[in-house]
Amino acid sequence: MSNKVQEFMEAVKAKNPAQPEFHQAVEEVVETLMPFIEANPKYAKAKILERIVEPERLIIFRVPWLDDKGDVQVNRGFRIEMNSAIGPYKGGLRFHPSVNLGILKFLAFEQVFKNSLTTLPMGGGKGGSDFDPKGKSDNEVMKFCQSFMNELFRHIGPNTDVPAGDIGVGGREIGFMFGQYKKIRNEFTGVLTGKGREWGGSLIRPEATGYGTIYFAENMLNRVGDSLKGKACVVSGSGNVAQFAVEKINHLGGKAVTLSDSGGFIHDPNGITPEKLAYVMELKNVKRGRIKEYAEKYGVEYFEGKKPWGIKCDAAFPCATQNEISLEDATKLVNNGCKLVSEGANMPTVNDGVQVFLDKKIFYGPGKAANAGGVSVSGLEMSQNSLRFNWTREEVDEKLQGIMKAIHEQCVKYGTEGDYVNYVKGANLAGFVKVADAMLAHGIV
Ligand code: NDP
Ligand code: 2IT
Repeated sequence: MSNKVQEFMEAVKAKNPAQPEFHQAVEEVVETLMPFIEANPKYAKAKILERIVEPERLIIFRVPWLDDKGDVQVNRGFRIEMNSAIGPYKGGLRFHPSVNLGILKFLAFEQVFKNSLTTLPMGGGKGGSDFDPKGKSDNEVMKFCQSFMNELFRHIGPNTDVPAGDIGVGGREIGFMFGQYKKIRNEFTGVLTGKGREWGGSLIRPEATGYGTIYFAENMLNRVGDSLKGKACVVSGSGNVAQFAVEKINHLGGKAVTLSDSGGFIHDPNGITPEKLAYVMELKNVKRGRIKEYAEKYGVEYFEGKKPWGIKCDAAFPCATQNEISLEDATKLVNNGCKLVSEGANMPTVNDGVQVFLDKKIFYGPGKAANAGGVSVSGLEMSQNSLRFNWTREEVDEKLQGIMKAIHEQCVKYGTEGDYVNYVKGANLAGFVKVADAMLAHGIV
């Protein structure tokens, strides 16, 4: 780490104590940006880096609700409005017991660069709550979502801040929050994305993150005349992103052999076929069960409390959560012959693990580029809401593919180092330049 980066990081850590995930995300970006900033003094003079790590606004609020027993529950709600230089704040809401300020700030920070890469006019934000939807009834989830929106509504709007889903927030939760916003404001607007088809949602939004991650991988491989066809793929998670990553791996002729949840992972060497995937979707989205049940149903192995990175594969798709690939896991993957990692999750690999991928020169698509398909189709949902019009499935999918290709091209443009494409550097630089130039144009605000 250069002295400049070290100095910068010390200041960030002193000002934002006890936020390790935020420090990690900032450090990864600043390390790749510093040489560029030094070569372009206009950014240093305007203190763009110092400004870009400081959220424009933090909103923290109490979320009280009544559970089914009639007891009062209290959660904490957050919205991080990180950067609006190139468009309204945009980013998901995460409901998970681990949620805290540092985690949401890392997510909001990454979102700024990701949204810039999408080519669409969206700033960066993130929010959520330490509420745990697991084991809660639909009624309890509704009560929580309504109380959450009773405060959030005054901070968001279709031209101000447009939240969406993330871990623990899917179609059900977006529906409850949209219903409450509509009731309070007496307005039917595109204030949230990930809405249902019948009430303003976009086709392909549920599929978009998983599909996009696989499209990004295919772009990396196509550049050197290869493809996913016939490749063994290890996937983690079994939620929204993982499910549609597996669906697209199947479409492209690859073979997905694992899925996981916080309990452990299943290994199905014969592949998670479309029929088996339909079972997983029913299990996870309707019955809200555990992935272990897959192993019982199909007679495959279940590894309790383990992650799938020790399974031999050609390509890996982490689609669960941050820091799920440790340094040891990254080393194991490359030693077992894994040639490609495309991140459906946000920051799933620790920084030392990322360095292993770069040192070994494998194809490595960092989350802010590889999982940008979700927010891209959110952007397309906003466009359709403004137009009061819906595009067809084919139209949205074609636009998504075009956007993932454009993101890949920006990474190649900014990240090529001799015969290797450093997609980390490419994504960080390309994402930064657009936002930084907008900030320069807007003056000191
Ligand atoms: P879901 O809630 O649908 O699924 C999350 C999956 O990850 C579940 O299988 C869950 O298991 C597992 N998981 C979550 N937290 C942990 C943990 N701490 N340890 C182990 N497993 C865990 O979320 P999504 O699929 O939407 O999100 C997955 C990842 O993708 C996240 O990193 C998210 O930020 C990122 N992402 C999501 C986008 C979207 O559009 N939804 C867009 C871009 C990125 P369990 O049920 O046991 O908790
Ligand atoms: O991390 C992400 O990009 C998301 N959770 C999706 C954000 C969005 O606004 O669709």
